[in-house]
Amino acid sequence: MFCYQCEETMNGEGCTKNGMCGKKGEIADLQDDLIYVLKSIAFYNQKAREAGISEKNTDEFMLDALFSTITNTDFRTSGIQDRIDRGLKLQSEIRQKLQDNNLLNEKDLPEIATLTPENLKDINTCILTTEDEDIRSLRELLIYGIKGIAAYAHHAMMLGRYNKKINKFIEEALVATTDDSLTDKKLISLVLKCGEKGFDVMAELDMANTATFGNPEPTLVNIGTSDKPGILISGHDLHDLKQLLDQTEGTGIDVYTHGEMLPANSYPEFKKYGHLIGNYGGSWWRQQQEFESFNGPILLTTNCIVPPRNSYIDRLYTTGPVGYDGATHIVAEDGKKDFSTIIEQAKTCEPPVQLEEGTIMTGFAYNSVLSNADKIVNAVKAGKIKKFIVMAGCDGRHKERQYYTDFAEALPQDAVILTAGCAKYRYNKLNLGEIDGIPRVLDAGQCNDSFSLIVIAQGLMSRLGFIDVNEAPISYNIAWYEQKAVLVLLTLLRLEIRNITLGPKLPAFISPNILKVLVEKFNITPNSTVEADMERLLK
Ligand code: SF4
Ligand code: SF3
Repeated sequence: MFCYQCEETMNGEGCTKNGMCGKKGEIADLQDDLIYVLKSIAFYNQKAREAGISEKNTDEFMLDALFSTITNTDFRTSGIQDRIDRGLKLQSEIRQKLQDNNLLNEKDLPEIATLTPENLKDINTCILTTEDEDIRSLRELLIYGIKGIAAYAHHAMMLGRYNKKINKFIEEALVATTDDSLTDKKLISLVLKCGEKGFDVMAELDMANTATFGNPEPTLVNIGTSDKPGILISGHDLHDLKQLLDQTEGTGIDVYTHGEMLPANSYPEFKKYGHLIGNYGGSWWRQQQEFESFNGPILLTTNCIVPPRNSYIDRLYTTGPVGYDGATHIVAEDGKKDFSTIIEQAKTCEPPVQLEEGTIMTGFAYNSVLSNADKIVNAVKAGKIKKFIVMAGCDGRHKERQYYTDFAEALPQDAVILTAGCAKYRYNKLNLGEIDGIPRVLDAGQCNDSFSLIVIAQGLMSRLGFIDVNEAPISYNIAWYEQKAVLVLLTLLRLEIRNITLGPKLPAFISPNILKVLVEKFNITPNSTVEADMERLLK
């Protein structure tokens, strides 16, 4: 096993026996095999796509398979092995179809095309087989970027939105990582193209979400509990939440959001459900304590799942790309998921233990912020808002992330935080106050709603007369953990946003030479101390 795809990788270098996330070596190896299978499918499907004979089910499969390998997603050997088996079958079907249509030149097939179910076990699929550390770095950066793309495209697909161009790029990227003739320059341009596609896919998902559930509105979300039993839903998939709310209506069971599901409370469609009580707990890494005290069933719709305690594994359900041995996995039939087992179990459970009380604010996506743009622009012109700090991204379990709480607290009163993703839990309960009625923490939503932050930044800055966004009073202090955040970062770079501060650690998969390129081109800076970063970011 060798995995260095997330921020919490062992010693900031790579996990080699078992993952710090709890991923066993065996699963990591299987995930490498799966990615290899996807590369082979991509090789053939590119040709099928060119010939107009590629099929939607291949695209769906690719999205789910890539998504399943994101940090804290599918921990099951069976889950990954099943995707490998289905992938190999798909690859051979596509190859057969190409042969039947005389579209395959059997001579000079690259190595990746020679994969068969029989020879997979003899192929070393480990990341480290790419010996040149810079090429490896760029290949993996690209792979992690497309994992992020796949996750967001998967959510959009669940809501009926599907864009072939996104899969076309995924194939291009996968094949590029097998091509030894590609220079680092070419790979860098593909990495930036990945950022461009990141913007497109987040826009696509935003359209899917807002067309289905309406535009998020500023909303005070209850963080207390009721005296009825409840179901807790975590992860990012809003379509699953919709199905759960429909099925629990009138059953006497309450529903609570957790982690990245918090922003769902701000969508008009979800506000219609009186039994959506509010949000329980904080971000993903606190789930062992919070799932235990919740008392009722928990439905995980995507990452991040933490290896569960025995005390609640019988109340833990997974669905979609996420899975864990011992938790019940719910699959869709004809596009519908049957949550009746969860609901029946909830009826036998005690109500949640209340952890806190009060409310937190969310729902500041671009529509609500820009429709109030005048208020914000006036506050800037009056000198009441001097700086916007984008603090989007992920949260994580390491103590050093206290930095983000301290940073938010230390910001001057005339600074406004723009946030999205689970990073917000480091400061969204701090009560940082308001400026002329504008909250000092504007939460746009989930990590994919970083799209919204980009639209907000561009909208506000153009109203303020800035043509170059790098000249505007906006700074970036981004926290990353997993591969969706890698995609968001690539998107910001593609938009030529410079001077991003990144932490709490730089990615282990960025080699010193590639880091040098990123620093020269974009002036990416690792975070350091609150004081030093504050000085630089407030300049
Ligand atoms: Fe290690 Fe992160 Fe990979 Fe898990 S996802 S094995 S913690 S690098
Ligand atoms: Fe969080 Fe896992 Fe990245 Fe969607 S839930 S942001 S870490």
